[in-house]
Amino acid sequence: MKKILGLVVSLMAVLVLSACAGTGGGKKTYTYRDMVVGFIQTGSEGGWRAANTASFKETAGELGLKLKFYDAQNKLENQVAAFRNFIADKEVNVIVLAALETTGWDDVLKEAKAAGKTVVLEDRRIDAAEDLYATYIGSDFAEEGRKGGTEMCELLKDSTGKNVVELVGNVGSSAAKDRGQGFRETMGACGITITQTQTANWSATEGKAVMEAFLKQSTDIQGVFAQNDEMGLGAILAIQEAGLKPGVDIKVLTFDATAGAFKAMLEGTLNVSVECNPLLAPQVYEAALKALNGETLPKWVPSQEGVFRASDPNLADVFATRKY
Ligand code: GYE
Repeated sequence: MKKILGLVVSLMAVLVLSACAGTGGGKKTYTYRDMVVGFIQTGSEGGWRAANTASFKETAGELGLKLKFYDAQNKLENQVAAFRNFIADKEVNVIVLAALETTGWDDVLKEAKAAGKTVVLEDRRIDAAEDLYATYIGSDFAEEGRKGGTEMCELLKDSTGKNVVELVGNVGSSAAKDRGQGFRETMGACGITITQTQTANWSATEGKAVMEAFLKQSTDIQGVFAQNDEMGLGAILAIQEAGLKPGVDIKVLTFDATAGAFKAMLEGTLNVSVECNPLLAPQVYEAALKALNGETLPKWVPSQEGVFRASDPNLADVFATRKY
């Protein structure tokens, strides 16, 4: 009886020890295969967004993690509802958010924290306490805006007129706010004035309509500051239909540097596109895995980005290497 008892006790000891060994003293080490990501996208408003979505879907497949993808159709209330659904979803251990607007996130972030979910922000920053999310991976939109102001000054250096009209992204988003603020920080260097400004919600159709309205208001316009490629491409059509030459009579500056922008620069209707990198998934998933394994991360990992100009002699070669 004593022998059997001894045997059972040592057997149990072996079992417990091996269980502990697997988990490094009780703490689980996560791998990508343990990650179930609830991804809340803004919508599908253009080339940049399509590349961003594809980056997350493709990389999830490559890494073997489970992705639950939600398209909020550009409605903030849809994003908040989806966030709560992912908090309630026992399977989900990571929530990734591309926020439509900078405000309105404190409550759901506190609920996610209480539920032990790891939250990573991608693409767009928000105004919330930093301890409510693991990290933000996205562009320095204010710096992009500053670059844009400097580029427009260069484009208008031989022009007596410095009147610029602004096509704004969706109101309330960090991309729209910060690009607008950054551009205004550097436009003063050459005396640029923003004479008309209006949102066109990142869309080519609205960009065209708003530019038509701007031209009806006044043709004393020397530059277009379009906060993304789509709105700029729409403005180019409106300028052409008004019998003017885009890129010549009116200089055009955009942001993203998607394929559509490269084609327009090679045609000479677009002058400059400030790059904004949509291929963020590998960095985001890596950060989420580190956070799941208890690593403390820097609160912001800014993307590395450039500027592309129609005047760049090797533009066609560069275009051939682009992924989006
Ligand atoms: O510039 C625009 C998209 O958040 C950086 O959103 C992104 C912006 C991008 O709709 O094309």
